[in-house]
Amino acid sequence: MAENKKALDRILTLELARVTEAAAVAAARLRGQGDEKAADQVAVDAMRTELNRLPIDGTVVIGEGERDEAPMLYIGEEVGTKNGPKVDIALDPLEGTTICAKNQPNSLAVIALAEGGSLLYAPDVYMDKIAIGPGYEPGLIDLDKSPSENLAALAKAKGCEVKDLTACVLDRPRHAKIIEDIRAAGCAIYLIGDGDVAGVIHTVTPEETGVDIYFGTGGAPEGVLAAAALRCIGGQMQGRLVLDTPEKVERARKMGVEDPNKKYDMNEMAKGDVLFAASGVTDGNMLDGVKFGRGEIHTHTVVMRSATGTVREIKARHQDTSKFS
Ligand code: VTB
Repeated sequence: MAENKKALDRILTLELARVTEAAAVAAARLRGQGDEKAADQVAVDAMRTELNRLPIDGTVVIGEGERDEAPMLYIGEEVGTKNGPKVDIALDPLEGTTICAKNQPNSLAVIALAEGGSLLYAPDVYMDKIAIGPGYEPGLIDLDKSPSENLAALAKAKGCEVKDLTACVLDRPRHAKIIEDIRAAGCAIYLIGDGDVAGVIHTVTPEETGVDIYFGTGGAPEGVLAAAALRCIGGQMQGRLVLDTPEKVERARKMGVEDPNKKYDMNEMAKGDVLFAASGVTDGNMLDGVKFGRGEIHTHTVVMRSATGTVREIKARHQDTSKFS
């Protein structure tokens, strides 16, 4: 175990940048092409190739889908050289496929890595989510409180009024009520088309992103990835799987979820030492997108580790462009 920890900390944190860089570059070549599937596929291929070069004995626990529906990076796929620590991997080679297909802001290549057994094995269902950035007393926000109660608590703690806050919400018909409540409370809203991993992470640096709080229902896999990121950079997040049919309850149960109504804290969704990396595919509030220069490619990546809270931004200039497919 001690060896595991040691290995997780240093080498892998930086190594992860190569994995997300490769996926981001591959997807970036298809920006704006209107083909979500193709962009996703090239990102998956590139990420898988790089992952298999890492000195880890890895298992994909949040991936592209169940084995029968996803030929690559499916849940349960073993990746890495096997010559290293046993780790769980959550990944999304292209988070925000539609954003990439339209070349709009904030699509990312994302990965999180943790010691085996540390990530929530979430089925591909929805998850109700709420998140804020760091520096607030634990328990300030709560999924079971109304948007106006959460906004009032956050405004008080921030020393401002609700009208000075901005909430990020996925632009979906299912959010009509939440959006109405947030607006009624006088809070500004940043509606996003996709990409709620980025949406949650935006709450960490409100002075840069303009986002103070994230509300709403998005993908559960994206919820675990966002929780992994917040574990590293700080903040608070809660999530609850939306298991609204017996079939979904059963799927979740098979993955180890005993209580279908459980409210997860981010520390339960991503436990122990967690590493997280994301590279920008399209330009975003947090990361620049890939830029293709003359004989070189520029990437922008953030890598983080929960044990130390170190956050590194890596702006890379790749002159050997042949290494990217
Ligand atoms: C969100 C968003 C993702 O899925 O999690 C969303 O962050 C939820 O699903 O980028 P719906 O699109 O059904 O609302 C994505 O859009 C990825 O599919």
